[in-house]
Amino acid sequence: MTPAAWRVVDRWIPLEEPLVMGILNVTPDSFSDGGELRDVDDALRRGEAMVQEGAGILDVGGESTRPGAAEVSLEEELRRVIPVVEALRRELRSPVSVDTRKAGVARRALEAGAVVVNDVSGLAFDSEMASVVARAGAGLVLMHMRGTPADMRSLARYDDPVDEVSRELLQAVERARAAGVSDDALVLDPGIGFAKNRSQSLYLLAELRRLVALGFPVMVGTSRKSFLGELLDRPPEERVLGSAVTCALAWERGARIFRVHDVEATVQALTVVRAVVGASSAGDPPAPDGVVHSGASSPLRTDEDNSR
Ligand code: PMM
Repeated sequence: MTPAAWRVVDRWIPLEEPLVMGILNVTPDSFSDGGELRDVDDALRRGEAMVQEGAGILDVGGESTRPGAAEVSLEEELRRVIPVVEALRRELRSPVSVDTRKAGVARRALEAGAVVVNDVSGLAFDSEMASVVARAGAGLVLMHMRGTPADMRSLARYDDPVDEVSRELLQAVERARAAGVSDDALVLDPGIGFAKNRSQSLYLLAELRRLVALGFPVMVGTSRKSFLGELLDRPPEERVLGSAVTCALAWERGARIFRVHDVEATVQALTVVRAVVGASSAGDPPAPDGVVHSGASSPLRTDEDNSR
């Protein structure tokens, strides 16, 4: 059973409803939205818009992890990330996550008010990371990948991707536990597109229930990724619909956290899938008069919709 909430520093984030994580990449070269956010004000405005659209948490990243990307220095990553975390904390109420593999960046971001560390290396990159997270009592996303963004493509070989990703994520869980991170702070992420080709990414999404069965909340990051580009033959900014569909399917399979660029489309897709799933979960047919007595309501619904 997926835990009902996620402990991050001094609060619990409920997970009965989907948690949409808005992506704020402050990098000059991220593959899908690279270079769009030029300064702190841009990032703040985008963050505000995402919260308006329904994001429950914002994920700030200063290092591109696209295949083949080179590493960014600690100083450069701090320069990109910390002012944005500070501004978000000052201006917005929503929780902030920092997407980094470096303990030095995580430490400074947590001091600046971030409450979650999203480590795409699953604690494999920096041996200090787990203790930094444990000391702060922060939430920790353990994402699966192999190698580094520079060499991960050559490591996409699996007999069964779900078995191997599960096993390797549980090794990351052990690294976290050994440093004193408690289980209720952990979230697992299969790392779609990280050391996975298109068919492996699709298989992991299709079989997501097996990851959910490990008992930790599961997050997915499919947004605008290249497996969608290959399927649809569209550039990143035209993969919004495909991304939203994958989030809906992942919710149905038990995922609870969705890391996305396009918050509104994702919220719409999740609202519809929850209404459909919810319509049968009570086991009863709808009321004879057709009136909806319960079920998911959408933050996007307007009065006008009731007339149809
Ligand atoms: N993907 C990217 C970066 N960080 N973090 C998690 N937990 N899961 C992901 O799938 C993930 C991530 C790469 O995508 P981007 O360059 O569009 O941010």
